[in-house]
Amino acid sequence: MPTNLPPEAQVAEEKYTKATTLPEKIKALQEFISKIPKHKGTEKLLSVLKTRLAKLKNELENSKKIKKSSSRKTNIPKEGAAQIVLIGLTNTGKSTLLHALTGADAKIADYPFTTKEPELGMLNYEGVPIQLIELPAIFNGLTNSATGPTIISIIRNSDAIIILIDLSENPYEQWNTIISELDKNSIKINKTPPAVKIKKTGSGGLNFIGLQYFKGSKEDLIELLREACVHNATVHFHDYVTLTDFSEVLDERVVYRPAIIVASKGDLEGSATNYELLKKHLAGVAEIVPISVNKNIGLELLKNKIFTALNIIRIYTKDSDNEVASKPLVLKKGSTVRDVARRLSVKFIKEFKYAKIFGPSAKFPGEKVGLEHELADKDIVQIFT
Ligand SMILES: Nc1nc2c(ncn2[C@@H]2O[C@H](COP(=O)(O)OP(=O)(O)OP(=O)(O)O)[C@@H](O)[C@H]2O)c(=O)[nH]1
Ligand SMILES: [Mg+2]
Repeated sequence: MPTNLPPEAQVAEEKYTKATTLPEKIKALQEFISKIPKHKGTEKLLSVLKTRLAKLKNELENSKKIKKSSSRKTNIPKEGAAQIVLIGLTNTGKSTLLHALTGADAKIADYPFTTKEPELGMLNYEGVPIQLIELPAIFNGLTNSATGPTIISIIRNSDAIIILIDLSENPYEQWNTIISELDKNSIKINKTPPAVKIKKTGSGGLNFIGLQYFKGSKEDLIELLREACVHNATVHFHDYVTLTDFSEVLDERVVYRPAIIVASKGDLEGSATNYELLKKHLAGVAEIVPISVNKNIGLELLKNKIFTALNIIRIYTKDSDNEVASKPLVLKKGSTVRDVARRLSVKFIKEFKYAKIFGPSAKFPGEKVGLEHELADKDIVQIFT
């Protein structure tokens, strides 16, 4: 440990060393981490401590799970092509937006914390059903509140997050509160997962592939792995990865989710100023979709952004009578003709001759392609066997 830590960090460290129970240790370690100044010289120490913290939290979580293995179910069954949660502070217009997008009847009122349970709705985007869930409002300290674990668990389980910021209130406070609660729960938004895969092996020690992409020393890397009790593994770097990124990968609690930032109530006084402030604050971090449900502004654009964030494509099949299906197959971006064939029946793969493509991925209507042809949104595919 570096000796140049400030006195309050040294006190915190001692407290951490003396802690005995798991919750005590976690609290003390969090305190210790918060007291360490953040700069190049402490980067490595911080990442080692954060990994240790993640491990302790994991242990605590597991012990809780064992204690109440029959605890209440917190996740909401997924329906449609994806599940998206709508979060924000109270009165930001979540129920209003849910109603506008899906027709769901959530209670709308100008007093705080109107929505007490998750409210469900289904958005139909050009034939693709997308499940939207309004969650009870986020507030400072949500994580440690009675309802926190349920709300957080639903957010973690979702496919994407819509964050509502009310433009008639201070946008920084809202943003900071939400991000802090997400951070506490290792939910990272709009971040590409670090380009490294760790494959644990039974024996053989540690093997590194693409180590030139790691922006740190091999010793630090090995230390982090040892801290996380990874002794036998193949670690494959595909692109540049920092030490902090790497400690994030070792933290099994971390989840990465796409997020859409929606600025609501654009019709109210002061909203233009707050919008500019928010835009400046989030420059380079996230794009913002400004809306006003009252004036019906921005909702079509928002639906479009929701669809784009999900990274899915719609494929319409054409049968042997040249009938185009009215409902699309929903597939991941990057899917090929093989994925379509697999969805339809194994017979289409076994007896596949070629497919004809009509739509954006075809060079010309009716282009003949093979199983590996990559499809685009709104393609029409006809398979010949
Ligand atoms: N002017 C204006 N008011 C809006 C808009 N959207 C929502 N509101 C008002 O804001 C208030 C709160 O709306 P809700 O939709 O209940 O907000 P919420 O985020 O669901 O609130 P909680 O469930 O209590 O957390 C209501 O009085 C709405 O009429 C809008 O676009 N413009
Ligand atoms: Mg509500």
